[in-house]
Amino acid sequence: MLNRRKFLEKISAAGAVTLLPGIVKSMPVPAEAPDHDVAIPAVISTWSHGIPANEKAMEVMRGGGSVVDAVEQGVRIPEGDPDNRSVGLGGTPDRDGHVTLDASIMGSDGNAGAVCFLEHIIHPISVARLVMEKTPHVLLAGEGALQFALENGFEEHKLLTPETEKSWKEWVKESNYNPEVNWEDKPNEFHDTIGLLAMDENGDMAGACTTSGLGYKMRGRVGDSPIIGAGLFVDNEIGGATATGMGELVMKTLGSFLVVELMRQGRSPQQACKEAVERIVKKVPENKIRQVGFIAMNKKGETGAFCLQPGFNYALHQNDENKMIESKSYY
Ligand code: SD4
Repeated sequence: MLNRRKFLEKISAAGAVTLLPGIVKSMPVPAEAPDHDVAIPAVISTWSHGIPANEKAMEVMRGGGSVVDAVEQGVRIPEGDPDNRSVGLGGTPDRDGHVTLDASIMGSDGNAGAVCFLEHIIHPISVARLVMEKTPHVLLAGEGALQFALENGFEEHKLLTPETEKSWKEWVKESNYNPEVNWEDKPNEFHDTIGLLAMDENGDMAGACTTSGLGYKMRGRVGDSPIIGAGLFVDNEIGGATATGMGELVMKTLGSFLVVELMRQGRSPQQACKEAVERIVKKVPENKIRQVGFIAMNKKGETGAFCLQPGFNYALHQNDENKMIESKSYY
């Protein structure tokens, strides 16, 4: 593991070689000092399913896998867990009872891939990675994404488990088929996307984001998670960010891109996440009863998070410790 001093020396050296002759340009300076001793490799991810996902991602990097392998393998853990109601197998269905999945992935080379409104495939993140690596496109949707997955050897599965089917049938009775009932007084329920960012020993970053989306959404609804810049953004020169919560608010403000751009302007990850949440408060009137959380990591391995409502937490694996941290909130 690189310690903070060695790593900072390394990135300042990298910064120096990017200077154009005659142009004085400094590395972005964080607005706040990190509240922990930063070190790489590091992995950060949303919610408590982030703990086993971080563990896997770290194991992959320590075993010599690439940072893209790490983020993909990390988020496959909650995708494959039938007891996780918000990602992959066992994900909460739409209001018609169909499980439809969204996922995106971004590498340190700036390449990106995503799938949305994908059905019957347990690991949409791996399909997103193939879109990134094997096609000239960024996003495949619905039937086309499924066709692409099947052509590449993925198998169809029933994603609705007996438990999620039972809950959905209860919901249909009580909700009168209205997805808005989810949002009123339960901002932290019905969505629990995993967004995960990793940095390897060389300081290279990648990110992944995968979800069954908002529980009991309208059929055909796609959230922020597969939209590059909304649910996920990584710029290997600056850092990365990913989002969870009500995707509509994140999409209207292009939240993850905004966080990375704020870090580019010198904000710390924490300050950048806070300002992106404040942007939502300012620009999207329906923010008060909904939840959004951002996590971010910059090129120095510093991390931060911020959310709208209390109740969002995230997992950070750094300095040989993998722990949950409660995010600060706007309200
Ligand atoms: C979405 N942001 O579909 C995603 C899923 C979610 O916590 O709710 N995440 O809006």
